[in-house]
Amino acid sequence: MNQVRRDPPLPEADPELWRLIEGEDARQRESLRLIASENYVSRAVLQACSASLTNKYAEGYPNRRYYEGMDFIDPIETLAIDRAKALFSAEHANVQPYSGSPANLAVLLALCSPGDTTMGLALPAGGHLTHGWKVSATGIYYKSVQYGVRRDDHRIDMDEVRALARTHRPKLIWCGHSAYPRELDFAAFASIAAEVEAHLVADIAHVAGLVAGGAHASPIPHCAAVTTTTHKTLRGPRGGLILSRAEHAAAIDKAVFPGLQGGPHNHTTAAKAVAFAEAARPQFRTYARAIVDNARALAEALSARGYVLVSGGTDNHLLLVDLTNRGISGRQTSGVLNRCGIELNANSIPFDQRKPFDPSGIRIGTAALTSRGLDTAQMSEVAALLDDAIGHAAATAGAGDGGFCQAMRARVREFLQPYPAPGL
Ligand code: DSN
Repeated sequence: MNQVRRDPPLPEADPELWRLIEGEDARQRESLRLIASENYVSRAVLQACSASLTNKYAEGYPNRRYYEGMDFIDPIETLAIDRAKALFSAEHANVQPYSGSPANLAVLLALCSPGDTTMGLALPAGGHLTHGWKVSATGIYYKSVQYGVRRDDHRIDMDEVRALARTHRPKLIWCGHSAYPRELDFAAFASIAAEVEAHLVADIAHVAGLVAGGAHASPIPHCAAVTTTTHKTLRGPRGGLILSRAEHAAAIDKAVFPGLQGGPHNHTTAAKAVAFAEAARPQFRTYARAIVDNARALAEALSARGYVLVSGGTDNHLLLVDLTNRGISGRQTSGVLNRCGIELNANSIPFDQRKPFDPSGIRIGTAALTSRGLDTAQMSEVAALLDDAIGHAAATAGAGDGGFCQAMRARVREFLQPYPAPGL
């Protein structure tokens, strides 16, 4: 009894915090979650995240550690490494990166020297900060050349990539994105990288689950290294992963530790191992395919309602909607939708005339709703919910009437009721 009193469970130990966590659980259960970088993890992944492994330091790598007590930590990390390698058919895996940004920095540290030239997709065209955008360390400590998308079809212009590569002779070329709705041509990137003797690195943070599930081409055969987060379409814990060719293994491991990080987060490593095993199951292939099918079905349903989609549609899990013809900004829309129980983010569109904090578009992803079991038959209702809420946002100039939003929340809750949120 004394022990229980000294070490009570969270609801008792910190009721104020517990109420907030319960609130977030309910919010995730009751919201239509369309943020393209988010998902629901399984109960098994959540359980691993809260394991006692968080108590342990483990600088180094399995069988080469700086601390004692690795009886279970070493096999756990080895399991995660082996599962990651098998899942993606990679020669080497480092499962220690805290997230995607540190993973990208570690690859730069391993394969480049400060001041070297890199190339990446520009942030306003759908790229990621860490692919050399000027405010990121990757754009401050490395000379960054950015490529874009074509004005007419919003696709990456491989002729531009080749011309820039020939002019600037980068040491490393990134291919990958945060907001690009089309499949990447890894082979075309690889041929450009080979021509200028650059390392090709794919950042598949958004599409890792699609790659693992066979719904998107794999960059592994084409790249020196591949980075990813583990928490988006892959449905793992918040974390990072680097896959690479064997020839870069030592440099990448050294860049992660001791180059950038200290002790790995062992509880997260364990949760990654669980997620990699889940992603290796046949059901995950069905899941990955369903994410893409849902995105296509939603794109068609929104197009039929007059919405303008960047690039005209999608090949992956995300859509970018240009709201210019609706007379409302992305930020005004996302704010009203949030009050209606529909969660997505405002997003710049290519050649946006508005500022990044209040851009012209919204980004919509289908990974989380697919995890709840929604399929293409439900996408017309998702489009209807979006259309009604966006129409209301436009009619109220982003103010959003409280009564309307409350009624929408009830409608969203009722719509989601047959599809339980995994893990919660
Ligand atoms: N913040 C992530 C996203 O939403 O795409 C990328 O790091």
